[in-house]
Amino acid sequence: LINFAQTANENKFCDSSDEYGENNNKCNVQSRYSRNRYILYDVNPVEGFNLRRDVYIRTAVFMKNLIEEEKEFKWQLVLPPWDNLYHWQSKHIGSQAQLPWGLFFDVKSLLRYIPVIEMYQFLQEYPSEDEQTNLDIVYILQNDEEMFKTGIFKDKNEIVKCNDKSLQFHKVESKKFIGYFWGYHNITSKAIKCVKYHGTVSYLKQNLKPNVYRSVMFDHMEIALHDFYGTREYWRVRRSMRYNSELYDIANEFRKKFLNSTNERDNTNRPEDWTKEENKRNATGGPYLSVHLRRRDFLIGRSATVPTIKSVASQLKKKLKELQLNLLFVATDSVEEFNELKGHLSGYIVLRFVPSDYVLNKFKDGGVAIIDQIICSHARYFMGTHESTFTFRIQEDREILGFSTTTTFNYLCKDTKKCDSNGQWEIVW
Ligand code: GFB
Repeated sequence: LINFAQTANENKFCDSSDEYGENNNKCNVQSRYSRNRYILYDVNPVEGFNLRRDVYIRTAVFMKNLIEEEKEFKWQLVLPPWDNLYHWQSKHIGSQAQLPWGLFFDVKSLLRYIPVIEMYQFLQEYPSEDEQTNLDIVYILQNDEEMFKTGIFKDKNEIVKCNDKSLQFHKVESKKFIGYFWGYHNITSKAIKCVKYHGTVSYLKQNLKPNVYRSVMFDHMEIALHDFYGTREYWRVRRSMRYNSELYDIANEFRKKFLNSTNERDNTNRPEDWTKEENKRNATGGPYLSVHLRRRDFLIGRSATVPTIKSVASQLKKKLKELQLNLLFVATDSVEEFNELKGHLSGYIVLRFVPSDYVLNKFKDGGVAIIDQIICSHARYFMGTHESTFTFRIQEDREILGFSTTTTFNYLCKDTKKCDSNGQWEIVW
């Protein structure tokens, strides 16, 4: 009966009043029938895949604490679909829009940390009207430019007037705003509020008002910082982010076929369930050196630390000799420079992963990038690109697999002094 009442009354949940939905405190009493509360978020469109994975970690820790503190409600995090990321430029492989998390990650593993649902599931279970899903509120987080000018940073969570004409949300009628919403035309919001925000993610709790709102979206979630970076909770979420098992299968087949590398031989076996993993540092890795060679926009944006291909070749040669290896695996975003590098490394076997049409069509650029990361993470020794979040995620995977840190936190560099300052983010169990 309660379930029935819940469905019948859900659409009447909350009322928002003025232009941006402020003074939004009038709630229908019948809302108490439903305990379901949904948190949604999106990230600045220009941000890449691997920073977005970090934003998920912040949000997941936030959710975990919320679930423990606010037991009255049933909280769920709606996984923001991966939508046409700037770096995903492969053509002729169909759409790279609105991709579900399950394509890249093992959602069962995510669920062992917090309750998550894919967007398509949310759209099915959240009450809609005329096939339109109207969220209760969107908070658009914005940096406080004044703090960046003065250099004085203080926690801030302040509702401000949305007077930025470039905002992608527009009112179409009372209690209905349209916006990009991950490319879904059937999602709107009853209210939009702009928030000048500076602080860690837990500070967002005060915006949730679960007695008022049932679905709350945060736009520009990357603005909210980690409560604590690199803690045990950080690593628990990170460990829950296992990849889609087919991506491991593809990477493992490549390792076995071309790199003489298997989990049994390399001491990189893991339990099926990440919560059963234990602290270890005995992984040896396959008999190859792996490198993440980040080029393209890094050649401009990070020119102070990105070396020439000739210098990369000489750094790698030196390391291969030292490790007495003749196999090199290269993950890179530049096929041209891979070929150039190969030209400098005669006498060595230099490989990269080239996806089949099936793999590229099914898993897209994001899946191919993960396969590259898996292969890099299983090497005897890894060298990354300074300040690339793509490299950071490989280093984390190696920490989880149990490699010694000396084989992981190494960088290609133009000027070694600058690259040494990157730090070692060791796993915490
Ligand atoms: O992941 P990401 O944010 O790392 O962006 P950075 C790089 C993207 O380029 C990846 C592709 O998500 C991939 O799509 N890519 C890079 C690669 N390296 C490889 C590789 O080795 N193999 C494959 N298959 N794909 C940030 C950017 O990049 O750097 C920001 O996200 C900005 O937009 C900043 O440009 C400077 O942290 O390396």
